[in-house]
Amino acid sequence: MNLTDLKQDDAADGVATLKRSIASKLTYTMGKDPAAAQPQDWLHATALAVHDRLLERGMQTEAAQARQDAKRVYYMSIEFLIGRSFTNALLALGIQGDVRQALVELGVDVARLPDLEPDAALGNGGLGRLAACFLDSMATLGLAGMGYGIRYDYGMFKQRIVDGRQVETPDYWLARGNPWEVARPDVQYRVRFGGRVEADGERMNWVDTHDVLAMAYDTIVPGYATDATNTLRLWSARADREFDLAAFNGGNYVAAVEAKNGAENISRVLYPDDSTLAGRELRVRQEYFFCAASLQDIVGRFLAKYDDLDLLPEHVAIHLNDTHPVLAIPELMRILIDEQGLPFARAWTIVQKVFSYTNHTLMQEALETWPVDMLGRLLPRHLQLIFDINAIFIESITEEYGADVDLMRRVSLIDEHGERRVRMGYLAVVASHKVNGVSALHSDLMKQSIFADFARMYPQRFNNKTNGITPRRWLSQANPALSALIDERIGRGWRRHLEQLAGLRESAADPVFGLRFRAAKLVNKQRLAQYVQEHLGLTLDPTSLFDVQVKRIHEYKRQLLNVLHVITRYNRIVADPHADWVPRTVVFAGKAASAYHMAKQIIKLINDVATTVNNDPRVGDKLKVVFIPNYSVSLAEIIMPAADLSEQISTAGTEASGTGNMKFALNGALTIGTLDGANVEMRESVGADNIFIFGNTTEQVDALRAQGYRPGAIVEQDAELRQVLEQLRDGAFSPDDKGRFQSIYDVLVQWGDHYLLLADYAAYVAAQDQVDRLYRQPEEWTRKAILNVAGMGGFSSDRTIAEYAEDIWHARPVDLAPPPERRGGDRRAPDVSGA
Ligand code: 26V
Repeated sequence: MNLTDLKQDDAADGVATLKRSIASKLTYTMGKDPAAAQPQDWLHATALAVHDRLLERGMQTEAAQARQDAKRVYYMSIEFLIGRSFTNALLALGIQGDVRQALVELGVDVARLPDLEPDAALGNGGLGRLAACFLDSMATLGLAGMGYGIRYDYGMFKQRIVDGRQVETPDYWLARGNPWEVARPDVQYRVRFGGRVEADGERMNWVDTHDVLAMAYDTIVPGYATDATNTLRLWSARADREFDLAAFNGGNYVAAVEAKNGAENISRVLYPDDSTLAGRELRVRQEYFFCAASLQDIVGRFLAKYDDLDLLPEHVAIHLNDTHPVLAIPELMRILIDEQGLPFARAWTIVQKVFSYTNHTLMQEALETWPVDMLGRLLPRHLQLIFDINAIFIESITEEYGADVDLMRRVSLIDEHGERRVRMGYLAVVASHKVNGVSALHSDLMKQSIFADFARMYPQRFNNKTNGITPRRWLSQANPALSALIDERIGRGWRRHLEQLAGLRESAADPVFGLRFRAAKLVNKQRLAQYVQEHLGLTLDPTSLFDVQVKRIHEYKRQLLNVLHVITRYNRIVADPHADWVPRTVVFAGKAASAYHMAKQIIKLINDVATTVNNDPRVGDKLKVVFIPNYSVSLAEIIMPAADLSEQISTAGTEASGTGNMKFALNGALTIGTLDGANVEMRESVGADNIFIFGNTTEQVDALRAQGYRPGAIVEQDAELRQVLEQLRDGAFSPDDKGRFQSIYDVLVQWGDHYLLLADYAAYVAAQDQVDRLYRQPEEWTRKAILNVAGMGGFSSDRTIAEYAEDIWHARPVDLAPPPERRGGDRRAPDVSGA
């Protein structure tokens, strides 16, 4: 029997079949009596039934990829911020209606079922969510892609707000099992640590190691409007059984269990700090763990089919999402030289053709360097190889540029200042054939700053790939109201061809369309208001202007600048309560790294300001401030569609791209922002008249700093700003502890205001005044909002991935003609492909 015989064909795959398979999963897989099943159980059973259909597609796709000899693209990332999968899977399969009907007929209350699914929060923020959007697009484009990462037992911590402060609790997202994954106990690899190296010619033996096993868990990523899928393969650490047994037999039972836990701790928890490189040994272990397992898997798959390793770059592309997977470089060298017997030079040629690398931040504190000592202890062979690579690299630049000792010191893979450290970013650049930034501005700055010497030496290597977002999750799924309206105007094809949104431009000035667009926005604002009411007991006015900043809390993102504006507005209202104010609701959400003191102070300040403002009778409904706890992908799906105004106000030159900026604009918010990251390109696309740009540019930031920036001088000349700062200093928002925000005052006024908040304050407040003026003209506001949606066609991750495939990976889509018996029987909504 083959797969085609096994699977239910589409004609029969209706409501009745779904009902049967859901009931069957509930009863025979989960062992639950339908009469006693809870909503959680129904969700799980339905997910399992839906998952069967994904598996069929997964197998078909695998077969087609193998048949067509497709080039494989491996996307290596230490984070994948997937969020929920249920609604996404239904959308991809086009069975939303059928599943709803099946559940209704089974007597299940479907309305809130999707909300019961826990998020797969295996990432911190932008970098991890980008990886998830990329998987969605790789599958949708039909590339033979595969994601590799870590199956953390604990994802991103949950944030509670207690007395205005962040409290972290663990995210054990697997508690009730994960219906979207398949464990593959047959796919396990040994990952070695420690030990020592014995020479054997050019080959080396790595011996006396402490080993851990990596076991694969696969999650199918469905493409949209195609039967194609991709696989996300996540590795979980298992103690090595033999090692285990030896310890047990040795009689020390407790020590053996401890050793087992120690090994399995490698995949226990996602590091929730994206603000500084902690330099922790467990983190390096995590990085090498998933590199080693993935490379064995990749090379094994290649060798099962081909026998000439020189052909590897023709059939395999490996992409490094930031430097976290950079140990894959020496690992592939090790496999090629020590295990496959290739000479160093040949291995190096192959490696340089296989790897490509994306940089995601220019912030010094975040650039990975690992102590030579630590790497030597943990990965002695890899350290050797890194030194070997450094030697041939330095030799090559000496040939080209002479004995420029200063240049050598600057570009060496080993930082020799103080404790010697390996510069992982430099290793990535030297070993990759392509290196890209994530927005036009960021890619330029990258060449001028952290990689300036390399950009001169290898100009061809550097390129830009402006980020994008998947329109399936971030418009179709998150915003049904607006999606339905857009469908009516331009059809459904935008889900796959987002550039079709340009077709909305001609409707921007249509008053009827404008009214309906506003109505859709209102529905989304009501949905958010209801969430806030239920979770925080705070009443929001959905007709007020929703001004939203949601993202990780970082000084460079300048939530504090937003707060300075909120306080300014508060002071103005209190000074003249009867003036005609535009009512505003200022929404914040975001997590702070647990050790990032200033970020946590900012959360406390937001909450203290909220308490003051929301309880001041003089303010009434003119201003409300709310901090929504536990920002997550699922919460973003509620918040983004509800925003009127999107805050993208980082210090110019600090935000590599931003992707939240894109999600807001796609959902019809206007942006207030600096010329930073992808804001620059968004201004081009939506039109400079339809976005509120303010503040110092990167050049002006540089100039300000060069001439000796003095925040004190700005405070002296701005009475309104002075009042705000004095309120912070004197405890106006912290009557219970008047000195609480002294340090925030100090950072801004006494300690140099590193992110130039005060330099941008006046321009920001002026831009906010403009926002008010525009909001008083609803037709005009709406026209601009529609032009924002219409202008966002270029920011689909499908476009981004098509560029990666063309310029970097040289990979082509697999042709996945539906098998004969499904042709014409496709029950998906019409014209989804837009093709
Ligand atoms: C680390 C650090 C450390 C020092 C303080 C500032 C800072 C900021 C960010 C990070 C995390 C680096 C990795 C990351 O998440 N980058 C984000 O990648 C997104 C996808 O490309 C991009 O849109 C964001 O702008 C970028 O911050």
